[in-house]
Amino acid sequence: MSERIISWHNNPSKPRFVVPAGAVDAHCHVFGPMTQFPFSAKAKYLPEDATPEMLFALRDQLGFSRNVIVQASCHGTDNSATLNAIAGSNGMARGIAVVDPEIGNDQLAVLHDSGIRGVRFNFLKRLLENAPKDKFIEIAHRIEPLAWHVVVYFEADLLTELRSFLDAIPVPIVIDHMGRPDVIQGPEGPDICALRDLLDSREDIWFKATCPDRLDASGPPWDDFANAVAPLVADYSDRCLWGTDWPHPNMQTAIPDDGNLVDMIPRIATTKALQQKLLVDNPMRLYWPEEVQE
Ligand code: 0GY
Repeated sequence: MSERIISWHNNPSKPRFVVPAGAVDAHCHVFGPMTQFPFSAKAKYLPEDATPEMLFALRDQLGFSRNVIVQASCHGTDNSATLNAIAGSNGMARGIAVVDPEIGNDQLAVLHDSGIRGVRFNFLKRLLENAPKDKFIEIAHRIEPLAWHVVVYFEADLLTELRSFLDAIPVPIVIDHMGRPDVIQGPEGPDICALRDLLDSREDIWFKATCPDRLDASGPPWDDFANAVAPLVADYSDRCLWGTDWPHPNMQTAIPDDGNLVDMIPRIATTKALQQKLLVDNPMRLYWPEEVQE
């Protein structure tokens, strides 16, 4: 692994779709800067620096107000780069950490004070060799007093095997990229049906209606993605989140124009009311609950 990857569009367009005031990009990452925050020795890809300044400039260009920064696998369990970005956001970013199972409760409390609101469990073998379910369940119990949630990243063919693990998680669960369903199967295909079955099993399971670029090989305007995902957003409108996924880790071909990703939003959240929930009300409830008036 020698080449550092640039996985993002170098000149994203200004979207035509105007997001509601206070919109949250609830899935994005930062990389490095490497000289300050070196990548993990176990990283499966080596990206160029994608700095907080770049992320916040994109946020402004796309018309968003806040970010939820998810610790990327290339930084392992050292959350310093994510925390550095949150610290530089003037309170407009919060984060999801990846933690070593041996982390102390005092360190979890420090992460909370630094803006972390959950931990991510990643089951993608191409990103991480080890996903110890028993340790993850222990962590899930230990974050309960902090009112955190877990973010789980898996591919659709793993869902059946993961069901008992997910059932045992005592805190809310957020599913990255809807568990990567095959969107070509359509809104009633087996992958979306299995996801609906999971969502129906508990009211505290959320999903990110994200990554047409990863899930729909037909490319923009990502019709199969829109077709499969719009009914989910309508039916589970209080539990969906949206994010750019910038800087699109690992994408080396079909790198999306972030402006096009934003222009996709009205095709999956087809009314102003749904857009308000997807982009503002839902992420605020999950990440900035103290600012939400019930
Ligand atoms: C994503 C997706 C990917 C990568 C990571 O942490 C990561 O490295 O999440 C991927 O390669 O599918 O959500 O960023």
